[in-house]
Amino acid sequence: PKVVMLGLGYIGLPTAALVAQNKIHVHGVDINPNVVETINAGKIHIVEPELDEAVEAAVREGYLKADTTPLEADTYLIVVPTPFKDKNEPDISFVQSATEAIIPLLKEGDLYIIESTSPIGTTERMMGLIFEKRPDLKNKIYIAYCPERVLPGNIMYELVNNDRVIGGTDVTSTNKAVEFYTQFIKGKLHRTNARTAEMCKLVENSSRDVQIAFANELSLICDKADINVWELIELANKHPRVNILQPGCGVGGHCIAVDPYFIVADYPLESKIIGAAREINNYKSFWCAEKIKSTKMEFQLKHGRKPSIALMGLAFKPNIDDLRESPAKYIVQKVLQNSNDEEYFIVEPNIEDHKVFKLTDYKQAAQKADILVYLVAHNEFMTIKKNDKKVVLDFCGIIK
Ligand code: SAJ
Repeated sequence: PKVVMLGLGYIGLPTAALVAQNKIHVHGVDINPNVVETINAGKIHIVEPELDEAVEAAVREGYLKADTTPLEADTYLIVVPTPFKDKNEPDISFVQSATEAIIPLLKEGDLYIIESTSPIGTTERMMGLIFEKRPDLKNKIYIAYCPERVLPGNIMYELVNNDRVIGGTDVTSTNKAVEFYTQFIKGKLHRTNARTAEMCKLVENSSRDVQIAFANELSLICDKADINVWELIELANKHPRVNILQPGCGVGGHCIAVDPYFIVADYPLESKIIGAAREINNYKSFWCAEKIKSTKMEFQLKHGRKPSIALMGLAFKPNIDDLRESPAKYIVQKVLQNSNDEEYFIVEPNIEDHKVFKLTDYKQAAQKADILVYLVAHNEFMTIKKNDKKVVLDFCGIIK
């Protein structure tokens, strides 16, 4: 193979398929043998539009093969997860073990690229590790960091068309990595150094987190001040230089709710806004759960009976089926824990069956429940007719 892709998850597999589409032989590596087997059968283990056809064709034409161990190649891409160790410490052990697996295979002229979201300095650390074990390769291989920035749900398009930031450990490494990505990326390729590229990825997601925190903070203030936050934001955004994002029931997913901690963990004294944004966005989910509780009690006092409650949405954002780090799921769990024999309808139109939650059709739930709680702004919910007899908690701007 020409390219070894270490990690065949949400980013690694689409990238492997894209490279293979360009008739470059890719050897994909994953520690999970089930994943390897699925891919070699031309199938996929994740939900992503257009990925199934791309993988099927790449495997059928012989450009993509998966395995649990790497082979010798010219280019190695590290696309493995970087989770948390304890709550706030990034864990780069997968990056490290993937790197260790390929060190014996490296030869003069090879290109080594990390794409995994990583704390600042990770690329230099991995370079140190490589040269410690292979001093013969000093100044003889190319090392770079190039973060992905694709939006789940639109990966196959964004992978090709988004601009990329590419930072080598030296200028020749940067140039070599740019040469590699030029083969299959249409977006602009921006050159920098490895540390800046690492920080750039973290900053992109932190910036979005901070902006959402601002909107969530406004929603808390507006709730007390008796102002409609959706109307307020719409009006403020009429200013030519103001662009406030939308409040919601918290921030989820495995990127925006995670990456800012990579900065906070290393620079706790300096990253005040970044840390506060995380707290505000987490607090917003807690606040929503409390609001449901108090609304429930008010209903009971007023009507002398327990209300039935529809919890609308489980996914971490609109129109997807992904529940990872989902604030809506957290809120539903919290509400069910505090339950006092009320009747609940749990709704997630993008999932047919769930192992833990018994799901109800959204129309039925909206019709039957006394209290409607909108957690995620799924398109389906926009079609539900307003009914003045129902109590509505709109955390995501369905009725505004
Ligand atoms: N959200 C709000 N209000 C908004 C926008 C979003 O509450 O106005 C919430 C969503 O409901 C969700 C969370 O924020 O819970 C994150 O959703 P998202 O659509 O902003 O982002 P992700 O996590 O799907 O993907 C992000 C993207 N990063 C940026 O937009 C800066 C994507 O480009 C990255 O590639 C991805 O993270 C990643 O892998 O890092």
